[in-house]
Amino acid sequence: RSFSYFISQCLIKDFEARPSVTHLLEHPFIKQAHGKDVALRQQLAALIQEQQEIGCKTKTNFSFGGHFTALRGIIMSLTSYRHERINTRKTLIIQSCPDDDLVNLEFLDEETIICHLQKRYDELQVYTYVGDILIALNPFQNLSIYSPQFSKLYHGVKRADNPPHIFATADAAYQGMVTFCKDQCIIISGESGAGKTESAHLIVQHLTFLGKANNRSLREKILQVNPLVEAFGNACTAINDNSSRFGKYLEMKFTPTGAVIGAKISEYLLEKSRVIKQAVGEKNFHIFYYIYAGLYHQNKLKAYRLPEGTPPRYIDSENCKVMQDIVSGKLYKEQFDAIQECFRNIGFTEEEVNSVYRILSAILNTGNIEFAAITSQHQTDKSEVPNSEALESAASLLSIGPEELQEALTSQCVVTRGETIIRTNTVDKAADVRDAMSKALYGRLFSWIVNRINSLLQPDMNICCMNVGILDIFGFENFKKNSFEQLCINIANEQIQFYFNQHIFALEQMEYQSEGVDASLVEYEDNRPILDMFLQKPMGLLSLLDEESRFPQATDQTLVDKFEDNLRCKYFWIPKRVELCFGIQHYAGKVMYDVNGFLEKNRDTLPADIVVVLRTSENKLLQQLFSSPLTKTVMFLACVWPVHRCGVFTVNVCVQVDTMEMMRHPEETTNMRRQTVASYFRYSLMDLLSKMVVGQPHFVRCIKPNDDRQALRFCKERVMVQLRYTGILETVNIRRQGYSHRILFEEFVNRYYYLAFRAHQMPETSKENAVAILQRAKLEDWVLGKTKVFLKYYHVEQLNLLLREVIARVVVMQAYTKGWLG
Ligand code: AD9
Ligand code: MG
Repeated sequence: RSFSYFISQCLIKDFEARPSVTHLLEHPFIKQAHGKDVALRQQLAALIQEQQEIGCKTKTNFSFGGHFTALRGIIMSLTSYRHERINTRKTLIIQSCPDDDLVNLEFLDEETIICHLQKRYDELQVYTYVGDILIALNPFQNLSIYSPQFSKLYHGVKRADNPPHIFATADAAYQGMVTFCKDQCIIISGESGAGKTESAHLIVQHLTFLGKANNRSLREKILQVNPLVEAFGNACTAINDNSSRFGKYLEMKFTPTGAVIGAKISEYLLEKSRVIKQAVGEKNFHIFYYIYAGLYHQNKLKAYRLPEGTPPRYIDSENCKVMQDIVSGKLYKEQFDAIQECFRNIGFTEEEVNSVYRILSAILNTGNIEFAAITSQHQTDKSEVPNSEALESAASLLSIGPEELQEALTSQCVVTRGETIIRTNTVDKAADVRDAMSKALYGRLFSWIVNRINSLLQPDMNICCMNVGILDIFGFENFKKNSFEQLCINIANEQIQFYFNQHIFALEQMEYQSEGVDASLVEYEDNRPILDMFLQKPMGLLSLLDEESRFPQATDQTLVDKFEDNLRCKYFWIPKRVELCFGIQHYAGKVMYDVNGFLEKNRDTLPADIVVVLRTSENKLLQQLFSSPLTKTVMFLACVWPVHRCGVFTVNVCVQVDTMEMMRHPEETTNMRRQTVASYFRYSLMDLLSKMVVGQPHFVRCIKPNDDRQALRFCKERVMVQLRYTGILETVNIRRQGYSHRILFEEFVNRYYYLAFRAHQMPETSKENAVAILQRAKLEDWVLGKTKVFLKYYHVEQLNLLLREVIARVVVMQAYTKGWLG
């Protein structure tokens, strides 16, 4: 970008910050206008006045070339921008009002809040603020508030200028990053189906708009990351047709000046068990249907050795009329085409995409392998594959020998006292090995796709970059039958709730006390005891589960007994008259867990024989998946847990661990102290937290207004429950009474000294100078602690806006004095 472009931007910013600014008109160059340019000058003056009247913000790109033609350009831009803005406001009835923020309500009780939200929802105002936190009610219908016009409205403006919007949260994070060169993190929470994933998409959409990269293809690539990853990681559940079955932390990378330059995804705990079995009425991961339908319509099922008459068993669950949908519906086919487009645009090679399809088809064929018992004189527990078609198809797609595959499925090598013995598998055991192989193939393929996307979207290593991270995990779940997967999902949600509580309540209140600030304390529901019960070592639920998983003789019943003997707290109970079951009082409600299969799911074993066979593959991708342990380079908090327990949530001990061992996929190791899903899960949570705590958090609380996914249906009771367990009432209280930003005097003066001192003055970073800045900025209601300034949530926005204005003015003045604009 040219320097003149930069200056013109500054001029406009200055212009915007002080609508009454006349220095542009006073500029000798414009003053000396003659001929028809006089009319232009008058037009400019009129515009300035109008701007003042409508409080219009100007954000236009143009080139200031130092001629009247350029000025004409400015005027045209201003005029069209003004029209656009007025029209947008008129047509969309965009008006911000005090009602936008629950903190402004006169009466603060549940009933008032709920009525207020209902009134807004009825008027299709789905977003509401609680101070700096955004509440997002799921509209369950497409709204016209995400168009480019809206993107322009939510660009570097004050929160109060526009009604609450998810774009405003993205904008706040973006502005925070650019202004203070600090990483940001947007944490989206809510129960399953509340709208987290949709919100995450909208945030990415707006951040790509804000971080205007010159490179258009990069923007498109970034926008296609979510659809691609979600095709592999999302599925239809009883609650949500597009339910996330993995946790996702997407980091968007920007240059210090705010241009988007790349992205990185971290995935957490994919629900692999869905590949082999789905609950009644639920489906497998979307990609299986897309690929089967896509290949069906392209007449390529044969090429991928997929059965043509009935769909493969893994996607033919009883309640889904899969074949009918595939043959008659266009949807799956269109989605398959869209996914192919995503692969291509992001930069996967044809060969890679073909390998992905081959592995997916191999998994579908693997699911069709059946076993029958062979009873001979010596052996009664041997199995074989009576119909080898599926086996041969799977082996061929995986480029391995069918005999070797059969051998690995139906027997296993065991080394005892230095001797290798071959043990045969029963039919059930062989089926378990088959399913374990399918899960391992899918899990590793998913991780590979994520890693590949990361390498394709990695910014240039030499560019220093900053991040805005967006967290979208699987929401809290409570089905009729809840298993190990729901337990992990719900623990992750407990952790996110804990993080929210720490940020909003605990840290703030601790600081009042230590800094001697007199502010009333707000009572809130602390979920730490529940998390303690899950994560404590050695007597927490996950540790007990791990311990039991190490005993070969253990059963699900012995596991329940162990829980009953050791977990003594009010959040856990074993119901009478129901076998193999336990209940947990989560922050978001009671959940009954069915323990059947817990141990096996936690062990998640993949026999070494299968790994050995898969490593012989001639398929390059498969070799890559199994040749070395799949590792993630992670930094993790060595003592997140003890740190939590002290009540201080900071990254103070960050250790590079032996990632090969710690983050190895559970199925990888073979010894008795092998990694279990529970311990892998624990490390994943730590990894996630370590990423979150380094950024400045922004919270989005998604709320589901009804369970029937109906538009315009506001079920008071359901909303009330969610408001209660997310602590919204308490949040309103603390945002109203409290001081959400606490900044050390030194940091405060360094950040804002431009507001009260001259650029070259370098004032002392003292309490007195902090006060001078606050007074100069004309802020009210702040207080001083022993070492920090305590600010209300809206102060920071006011200060930042003032700072941007002042900096813009300084740049313009410098430009004048240096004669760049003369
Ligand atoms: V889960 O925990 O992954 O099971 P989410 O992610 O919270 O869940 P999701 O974003 O998938 O829920 O939203 C569920 C459905 O609500 C979507 O498929 C949309 O049909 C609907 N939805 C959510 N947000 C919006 C929105 N802003 N506009 C329109 C929406 N529809
Ligand atoms: Mg989701």
